[in-house]
Amino acid sequence: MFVSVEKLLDGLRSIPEEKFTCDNVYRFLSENPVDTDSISKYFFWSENFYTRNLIYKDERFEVMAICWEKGQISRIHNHWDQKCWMMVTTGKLRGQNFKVLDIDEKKGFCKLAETDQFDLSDCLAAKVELEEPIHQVLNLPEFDERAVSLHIYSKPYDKCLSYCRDTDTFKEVSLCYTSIDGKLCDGIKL
Ligand code: CSS
Ligand code: FE2
Repeated sequence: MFVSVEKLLDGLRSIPEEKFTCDNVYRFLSENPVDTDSISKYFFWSENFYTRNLIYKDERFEVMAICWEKGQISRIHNHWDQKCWMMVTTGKLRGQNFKVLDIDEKKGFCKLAETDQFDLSDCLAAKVELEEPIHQVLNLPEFDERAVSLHIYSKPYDKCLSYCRDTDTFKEVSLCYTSIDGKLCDGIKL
């Protein structure tokens, strides 16, 4: 029932451009839970930040393993209009979605409110809703274990908007990889 990440990549590459839709890739991911052993060589752990480990990238999509120590959380962010799917192969993660109550783009002002939340584990597939793209992912302290999630982004992107609820502001931030192809990137200190 579980497939290797190589098999998953073969399957993703064989989906034609016009079929690379939110629903189709979601269905494909649901039918192909990934075997953790096949991605463990991409795992890097840091006490300071969740790690972003690139497994595969082409013009159309990128696949990465994200490693979350206990209690680590993402920023509240969007995906810069890119489609996103994920599955949690180890541990458990909470997803929290947000809606925009008020925004002034010129001033970098944005007031958010929580909407739905969901928990992911056991290779259950999920997609970021394009209609409500602002979200946060949390490895809650009470889950009390490390987590690993596999993410597919289409197209690949290297920046996003990050939102701060204390100040009701948002700004563009750059994203970087911790490792590529199982090798730590230059300048990264875990
Ligand atoms: N999108 C975040 C992970 S939470 S979905 C990232 O790529 O760092
Ligand atoms: Fe995200």
